[in-house]
Amino acid sequence: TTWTSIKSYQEILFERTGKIAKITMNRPHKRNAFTPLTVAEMIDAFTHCRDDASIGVIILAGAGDEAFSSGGDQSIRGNGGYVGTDNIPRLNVLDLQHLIRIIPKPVIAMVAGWSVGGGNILQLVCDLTIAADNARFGQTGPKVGSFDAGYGSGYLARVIGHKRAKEVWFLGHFYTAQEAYEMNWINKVVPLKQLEEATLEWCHEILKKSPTALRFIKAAMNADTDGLAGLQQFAGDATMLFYTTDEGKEGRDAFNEKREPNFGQFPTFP
Ligand code: 2NE
Repeated sequence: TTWTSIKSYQEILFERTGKIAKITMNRPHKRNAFTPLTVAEMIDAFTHCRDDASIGVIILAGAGDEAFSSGGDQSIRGNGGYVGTDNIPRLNVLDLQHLIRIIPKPVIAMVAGWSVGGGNILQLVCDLTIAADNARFGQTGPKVGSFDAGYGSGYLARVIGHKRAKEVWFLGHFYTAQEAYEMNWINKVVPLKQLEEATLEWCHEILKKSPTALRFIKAAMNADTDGLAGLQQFAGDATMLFYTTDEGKEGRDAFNEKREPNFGQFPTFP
């Protein structure tokens, strides 16, 4: 597969092949631990993917075979967050989690090696996860004085069940790819050598499907788990579709033409 760079960054790679984009956390010397810059760059790349109609599916990965990500870079954890060159303590990975949830295109985590801490929450919030057989999953927060009480807890409990989610957080064990698969934490386990090939295969299958249907399925599941914020996302998609109808356009046109709208001309389906 030939990957073409979309944009150059300092701490991530952003590439594409056809309609598939790949965002790769690129700090392998630290097991792809993220800094505020890594996260800001990922937010920028995901925003590009959201706006670019020629991208249909996004892969999130870690550079090398050793790790997907080991979470927040503890060496720059300051007082109240992770501190970058602007000296502001941030937890901007939470904004990234939200963006991955609301982006109206499938996001697939491609996991080789360690998927730990805040890095593991990133794979959790992706729509699908394909892991290599060398992948290991776990939450270390309580060991290093941290926790994710948002998607990392409530959504994890939805995905693997409350008992298992508490076990993951209370004990801090690492789970093999096969164990994670059996817990419904991830979708598929493949030999490391076949990881990208298997992920691309799923991407190509997804790209044959109706993007609007996929968008609504994703938004519907968000609506179920994210409360009013999820419903807002779903509702926004409904508004988008309504804007494409003659009935929606009649309201706009009538206002602009300073006349009464004629909505009676449109059928009401049962
Ligand atoms: C990931 C793990 C299990 C890998 O172990 P191993 O033995 O394969 O590698 P090693 O030697 O531990 O790591 C290689 C180098 O990467 C650095 C290490 O310090 C080491 O550096 P050198 O000794 O070569 O200089 N490294 C690895 N992870 C790092 C990290 N997260 N921050 C900074 N440097 C890191 C093992 O490395 C491990 O357990 N890592 C720590 C996992 C962790 O606790 N992550 C933070 C959880 S909290 C979080 O992510 C978070 C949150 O809870 C809420 C909001 C936002 C973030």
